[in-house]
Amino acid sequence: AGLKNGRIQMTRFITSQDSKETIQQALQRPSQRSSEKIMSIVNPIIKDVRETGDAALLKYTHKFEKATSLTSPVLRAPFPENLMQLSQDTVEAIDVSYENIRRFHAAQKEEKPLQVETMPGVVCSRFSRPIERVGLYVPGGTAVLPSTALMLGVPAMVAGCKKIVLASPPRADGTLTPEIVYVAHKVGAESIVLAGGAQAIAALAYGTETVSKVDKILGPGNQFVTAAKMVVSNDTSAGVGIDMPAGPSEVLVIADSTSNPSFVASDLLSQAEHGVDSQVILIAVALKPEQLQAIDDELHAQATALPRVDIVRGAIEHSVTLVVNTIEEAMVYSNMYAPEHLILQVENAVDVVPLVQNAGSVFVGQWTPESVGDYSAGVNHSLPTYGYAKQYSGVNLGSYVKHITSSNLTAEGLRNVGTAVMRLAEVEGLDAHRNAVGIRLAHMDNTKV
Ligand code: HSO
Ligand code: ZN
Repeated sequence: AGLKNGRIQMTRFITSQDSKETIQQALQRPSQRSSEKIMSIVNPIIKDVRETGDAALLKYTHKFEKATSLTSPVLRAPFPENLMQLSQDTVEAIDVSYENIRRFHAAQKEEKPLQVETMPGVVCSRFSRPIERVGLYVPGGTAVLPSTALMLGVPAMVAGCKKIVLASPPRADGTLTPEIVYVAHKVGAESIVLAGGAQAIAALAYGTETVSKVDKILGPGNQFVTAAKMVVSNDTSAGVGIDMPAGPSEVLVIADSTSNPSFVASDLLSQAEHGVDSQVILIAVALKPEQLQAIDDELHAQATALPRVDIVRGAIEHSVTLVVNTIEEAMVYSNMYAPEHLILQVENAVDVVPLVQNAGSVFVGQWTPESVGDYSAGVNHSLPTYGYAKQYSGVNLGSYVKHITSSNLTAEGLRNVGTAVMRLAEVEGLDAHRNAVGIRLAHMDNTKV
């Protein structure tokens, strides 16, 4: 699949001809390396960082990042000006994106605490508080991702997290890209941990001599990062939460006969260039053979002109086109796949949005490429992958706050609800619970409250 006669082409399936099993198989995510294997690599690294702190952290950074000149794993704010030298147009691009992301996430703030009087004299409230210390992982790898620093850092700042710690693998010369340092500065980060992989996650989870321990770790990463996040979040002695499981990035584009083949191809490729393990799906709604051909031709032509053509080729190898008859049918498959990104390049795309049940983020209409959401529109690009859009939300303001509830009863309130409490305590055989109410009710009777 993927490379017919050297052409960069997605494998095509037709729902009216191929069996249900074949289609379901086609929509499987490419399988990940077995988790035991990953765990056997990740566990010793975590243990090492936990036990010997900075020394282990530096050792792994020297080994994996080849940054052998690095002598301290942490860069602390205020960050030196010379580490964030950027061209004016880069500064402007970051500033515009920052402001849009800030506005959209600020709008997610809850206006005031929720309060409900469930019975006369029984008042229940819910209010939120920012998570105090957050660790934001910005992956390295084949691309530098200052946009991920924005997507994780801006909502943390908006939420009012007291301590924001970024972590990102340094380049071989021991430095970070100036864009990431500039974003860290803009969001008010306390420090940047110059490390990647499981070792960075362990440092954030347990803290080291120089790395600040955090309460929650957010951000995407490779399989080692994801496995490490799972491990530390399961360790009660670490006392750390995580955002969500992460897999390779993916997009599902739905196109109909009104869509522009070159737009469609460009959207598929913008996701395919992320990594060889990325997956892109095209669902073509009642397209004529020549329209399908036009998309294939565009895909090949645009792909071969990309500097990252080799990565694209790898991704397209496990990517598919699904030919369906109606938009409703397209949405059934899309919801089944639960894509991280869903692009609707169809007539009256707005009317299709109500049919979306599972997706991380939706891009509506032909003028909304995924790229705008990846960088600058204001929506977050840290999204559930690998089908987790069925039960997880993408990163949002809520990812940085927790809710606290409170109840406040008057004497009348306790009289009103007390009978139910005492009966249920009896059912559970928990007499102390019943007494906590009974003693008060008796007291009221004695003192005529
Ligand atoms: N599409 C990626 C995010 C990203 N794109 C970063 C460009 N830079 C995963 O949602
Ligand atoms: Zn992207």
